[in-house]
Amino acid sequence: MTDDEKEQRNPRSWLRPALGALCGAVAGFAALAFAELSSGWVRPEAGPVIAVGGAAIDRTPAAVKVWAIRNFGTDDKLVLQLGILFVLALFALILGVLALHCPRSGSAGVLLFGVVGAAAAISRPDSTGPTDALPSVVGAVVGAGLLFLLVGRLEIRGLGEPPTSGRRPTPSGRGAAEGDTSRRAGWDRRGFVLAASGAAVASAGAGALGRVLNGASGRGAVASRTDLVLPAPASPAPSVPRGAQLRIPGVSSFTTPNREFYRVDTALVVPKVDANAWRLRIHGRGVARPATLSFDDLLRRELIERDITLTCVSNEVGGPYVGNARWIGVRLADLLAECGVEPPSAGGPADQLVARSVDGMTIGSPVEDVMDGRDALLAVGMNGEPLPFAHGFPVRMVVPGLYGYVSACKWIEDIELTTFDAYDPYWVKRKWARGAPVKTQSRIDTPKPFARPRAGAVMVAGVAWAQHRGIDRVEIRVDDGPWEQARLAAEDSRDTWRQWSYPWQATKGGHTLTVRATDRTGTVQTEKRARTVPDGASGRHSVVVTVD
Ligand SMILES: Nc1nc2c(c(=O)[nH]1)N[C@H]1C(S)=C(S)[C@@H](COP(=O)(O)O)O[C@H]1N2
Ligand SMILES: [Mo]
Repeated sequence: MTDDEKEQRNPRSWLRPALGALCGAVAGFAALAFAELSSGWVRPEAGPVIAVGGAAIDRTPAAVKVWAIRNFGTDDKLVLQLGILFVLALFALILGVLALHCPRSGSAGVLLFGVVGAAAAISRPDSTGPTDALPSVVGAVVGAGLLFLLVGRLEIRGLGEPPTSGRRPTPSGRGAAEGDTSRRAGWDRRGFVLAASGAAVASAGAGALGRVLNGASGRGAVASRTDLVLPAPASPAPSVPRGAQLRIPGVSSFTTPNREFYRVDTALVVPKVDANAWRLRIHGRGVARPATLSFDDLLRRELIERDITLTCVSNEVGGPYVGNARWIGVRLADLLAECGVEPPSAGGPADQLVARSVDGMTIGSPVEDVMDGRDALLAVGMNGEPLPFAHGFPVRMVVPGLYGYVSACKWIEDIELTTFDAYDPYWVKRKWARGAPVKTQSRIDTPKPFARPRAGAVMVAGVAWAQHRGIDRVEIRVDDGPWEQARLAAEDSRDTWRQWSYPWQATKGGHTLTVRATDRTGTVQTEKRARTVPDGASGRHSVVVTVD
């Protein structure tokens, strides 16, 4: 039989699978929409895409995380969610086609996805219990039922078989749904179109309502932030020295505005915590007087304001995950001392402070560092406003000199004193180091890689950081030439980054500019390259330019 003959016998061989796939797509859309609706009643984080995404993040090997952060940056979460939706869409289409042959298996397949979503939701560290399974279960049941119903509409008469008499069904013609002959000839097209479009419209409505409900669930939190007026700090930060900010185009601003501040966390949905309901518990080993504090309790304490540069351990040499902000908060060491905590050097039994967030993140810091006199903060304010939700509202930790993953717990709600031997927090379970002081680093902000400056005076400038040690010197090397002193901008504090500049007499041709910093302990930024895992990247930043 030739293809032509086949085509004649089976004039619409593609239509049936296409309609099956359409059933799958509608059922999949309905499943997600009704899951969204029910997550509006439970909590946004319990929705299947968020739950599976979160569970995937928890289980992603460190190397893949680093890769994702490097390639997608702060969009990594968006990419992950789009990836999940893509996979779901693909399976919806496949299950739709499968359902043509066996409607029960198609529906069972949809239910299986529901089980995966439910399991992911319950397994998340921030799960509030079995109700978190509800969105996935509701979505799957709606999707499975709908798929069964829709493919049923296609089964009146095998489509694709030649009509026994009368007109053939056509996908666009009117004949098919009319009268006996067309019914025998094909399928209940009118019924199918009505059911499919009705389901799609109802799902869109359910999804939209779910969105609204999910938005409303954060309303109390939003109001608590909007209404918040931070008290003036008892110990304000000294004003930034005039010379700390160079007037050189292209150099990072000394204070990073909140909306430009890098964001690194595992939260697919930014937790919205109502400050009025927020509590912080301090307990554990050697805590003679455990305490539970409200947000007001914190605000009634003496607030201090400090400029502190925060760095992520995932920052590559020359990378963007470093920012400097003016934080307001309470001194964590004082609070701990009031609870009876003593650092190991004074005989305290706990050497690790584990901070736990509302989304189940755990971050472990050395008690010794937190209590050694540095400005370790429970921060409530960032650059003159309450913490943005994405940066930890209402309260987060900030400890100068330590990478964020071992110090900067956002949305904090619990502090437990323990030991490094007894407990590994989230990132340590995933191959990152237990202790991670920030490595001395420097970055060339201008010229940009592959820039084409004109020969003559070219200003090279950037930032260097060695939090809590301070930057003592920055040097620049052109190609394989000698190290030349860069000019340092005024220092704000040893907990902040420091700008530098180097007036370069650029000659024509290709050149490599390399920077290195020396901190106040005399340590020169190593040229030894290290990956970000396990305790931060090392090596020197270079930029290649072509001088015209
Ligand atoms: N709850 C929570 N806190 C967290 C994280 C997180 O994933 N969850 N990530 C940490 C990491 S790795 C860093 S570098 C800093 C980043 O803080 P930022 O997003 O405000 O810049 O937050 C830290 N605090
Ligand atoms: Mo980080």
